[in-house]
Amino acid sequence: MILREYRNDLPLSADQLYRIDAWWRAANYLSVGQIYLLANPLLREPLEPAHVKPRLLGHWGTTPGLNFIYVHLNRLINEHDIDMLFIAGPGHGGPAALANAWLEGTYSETYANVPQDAAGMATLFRQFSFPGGVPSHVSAHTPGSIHEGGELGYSLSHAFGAAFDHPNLIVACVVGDGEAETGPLATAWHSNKFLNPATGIGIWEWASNDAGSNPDVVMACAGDVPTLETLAAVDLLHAHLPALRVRVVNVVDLMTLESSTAHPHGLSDDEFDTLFTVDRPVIFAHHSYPALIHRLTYRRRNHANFHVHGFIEEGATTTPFDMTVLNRLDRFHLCEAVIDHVEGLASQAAHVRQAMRDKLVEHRQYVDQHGDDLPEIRNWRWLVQT
Ligand SMILES: Cc1ncc(C[n+]2csc(CCOP(=O)(O)OP(=O)(O)O)c2C)c(N)n1
Repeated sequence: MILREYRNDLPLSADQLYRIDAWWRAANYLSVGQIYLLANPLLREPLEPAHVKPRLLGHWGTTPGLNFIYVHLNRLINEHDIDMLFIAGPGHGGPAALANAWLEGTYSETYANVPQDAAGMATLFRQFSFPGGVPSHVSAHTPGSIHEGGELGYSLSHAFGAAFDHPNLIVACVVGDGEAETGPLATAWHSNKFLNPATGIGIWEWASNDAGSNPDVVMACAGDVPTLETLAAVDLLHAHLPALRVRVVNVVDLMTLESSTAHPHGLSDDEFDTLFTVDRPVIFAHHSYPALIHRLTYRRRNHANFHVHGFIEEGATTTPFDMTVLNRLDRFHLCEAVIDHVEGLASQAAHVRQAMRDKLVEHRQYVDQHGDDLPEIRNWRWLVQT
C-alpha cells in the first residue's frame, strides 16, 4: 500500500537532515553515557575518575551504526506511515536500543523513575550494566522489545518470526558480524525458504528479452555481487546489441543445478533444459570457485556450453569492483564472454568488444589513481526498459 507518493530521487531537506543528525548525536551521547558514566551525566562538572564506571562493558563500536539506522527507520515510518520493527543483533547494541527508547519517551512511560530530564538521564546511565540495574543487552524489561539479546544468534529468527506472524510488518534486522558466526544465525538465513520454496531458480523476465523465442545466450548468476554484475552486463548488451536475445536465470539454491537423482532440490533434466537450453552458451557468474558449478552441472546436456566466471583467487586490497575485474567476474568481462561464445557474434560485435576492453583500461587507470571505483560503476542502477 502506498500512502503517498515518495520521490526517492530527491535528497533530504536541510531541516530533515538537521533533525535526523540532532537525534543521531543525542542517541550516540546517550549510548556512550550508559557505557561509561556513573555520575555527571551532562558533563557539567569537570570529569573525574569517580564519574566513570569501574567495570566497563565491551565497546561502543556498533552503537553509531545502530543509532543511524534507527533514526532513518523512524524517518521512513513517518514518511510512509508503515508498521516497522527494529531488531538489533550485535552483541554490544544494548546501549543504542535503550538510548532510542529513552529519547522517544517509551522508556520513561514504563519506568517513572527514569524520566526525561537530567535526573532521569543520570539513572539511565548509572543503571546500565551495573549491580542492581539493567542488563548490558536488551532484555524483556526493555519496553517494546521482543528480542532477548543476551545469547547471540537469534536476531534473524526473531525477525522472520515477526514477519511470518504479521506479513504487513516490515522487520529491519541488523546482524552483528560476531553474532553471524553462531549456528542459530547461520541456520536462520534459510528461513526465506519458508516464504517461497519455489525461488530456488528461475528466469528473470524483467531483465530478459528472449520471450517467445530461443535465447542467443543465457546469463546465469548466483550470489549478490555476481548477480549485480550480470545485470549490469545485460544492461550493456541491451544497449550495444539490442537484437541479441538474452535470458537471465537467477540461481538462489545451487542444489537445483544437481540432477534430481543426486539431490532432492535438483531439477529434472527436462526442467533444466527448458531454463538453460540444450545448445546455447550459458555465461554463469558465481561468487565461489567455477569448478563447483561445473561439478554440479557436468551431467546436464548443455554442460559443454557452460562458461563459468567465479573466484580465481585473485585480488587482495583493492576496490570492490576491482575484485570482480581481477577475477574476470565483472560486467565487461561477462560481455566479452558473450561476444566470444555466441555463434557468429565475434566479428559483428568487434567494436563492442573493443569498447569493453577500453572500459577495463579506463577502470584500471582510475582505480590506480583514485583508490575508488569509477562513479559510473559505483552509481550504476538498472534502468533498461526491455
Ligand atoms: C551465544 C553467545 N556466545 C558468546 C557470547 C559473548 N559475546 C557477547 S558480545 C560478543 C561479540 C559479538 O560481536 P557482534 O555481534 O559483532 O557485536 P558487536 O561486538 O559489534 O557489538 C560475544 C562473543 C554471547 N553473548 N552469546
